[in-house]
Amino acid sequence: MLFDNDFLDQLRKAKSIVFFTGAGISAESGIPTFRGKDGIWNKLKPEELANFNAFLKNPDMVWEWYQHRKTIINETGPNPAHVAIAEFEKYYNDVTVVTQNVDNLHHRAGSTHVFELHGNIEKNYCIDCLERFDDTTFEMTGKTVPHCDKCGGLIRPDIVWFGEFLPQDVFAKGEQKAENSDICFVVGTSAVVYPAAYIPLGAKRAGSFLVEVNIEPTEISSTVDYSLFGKAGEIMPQILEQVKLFI
Ligand code: BJW
Ligand code: ZN
Repeated sequence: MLFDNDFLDQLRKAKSIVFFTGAGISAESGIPTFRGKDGIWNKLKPEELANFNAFLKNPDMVWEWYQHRKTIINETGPNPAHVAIAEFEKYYNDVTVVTQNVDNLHHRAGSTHVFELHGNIEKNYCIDCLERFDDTTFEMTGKTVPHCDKCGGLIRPDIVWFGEFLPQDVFAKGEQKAENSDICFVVGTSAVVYPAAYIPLGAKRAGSFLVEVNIEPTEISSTVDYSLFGKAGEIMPQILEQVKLFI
């Protein structure tokens, strides 16, 4: 793939890089995206699964759905896009991943500065006393939702559902890193879910060079400085190869 000289110049002189990622970066690991042709929301209604009232109405069904997704995630691993992003840390001192994904694959690839805006599927908490449980605390894999051993409350996945607030400190830190970045890559996201989608927009407003990597144009395509259309698992390693040539 040939890259624009302007982009290569930005990459060469950048000190601080942010990767803002979404479900598309994990598609090549076999984890379905939410929207689009093969997206989860094509078959299942978000309002029946990804909100608190749905959980209260049918906790076992929602719990089982998350256990199913967790099984898919556990059986796969990071793909070349996650790995390339983690490797950027070898070439730049200030690399941050701000992800909407809950699949933990950036951590598993070796990225060390990851802000998870929508939570993490491996973590859980009690809806009543807020006690936190990780997957190894006790049997979490069954089809029925477990109860808190402190207060008996229902345990839910530590994921931000529709209508819920994002973790404020995580959002604020991610936003700040993006606004102070020299380049902000927007990888594999439809950029339609807010407030997460404000992050790349804020980065652009603050002067960061915005680069989109996606298989197709999105809401943010008209705003970015440079679009690279193709699979993240193919494009991100090629960008890393360019970086290696600078050394
Ligand atoms: C590839 C590829 C390959 C594929 N390579 N690319 C302001 C304006 C409008 C609406 C709102 C607003 N503020 C709030 C809202 C409401 C709502 C919202 O944004 N709705 C919009 C959908 C209209 N937001 C909220 O409710 C948020 N909370 C909130 O605002 O709280 C404040 C509040 C409190 C009380 C009352 C009112 C407000 C919370 C949002 C939480 C989002 N949660 C989800 C589900 C989590 C559950 C779960 O995981 O099960 O998070 S939604 C879902 O979308 C998930 C994702 O993180 C998120 C983003 O999706 P993403 O990652 O972009 O995936 P896709 O599928 O959309 O796109 C994939 C992309 O990849 C595509 O572009 C493909 O082309 C591409 N692709 N293969 C490269 N190989
Ligand atoms: Zn409890």
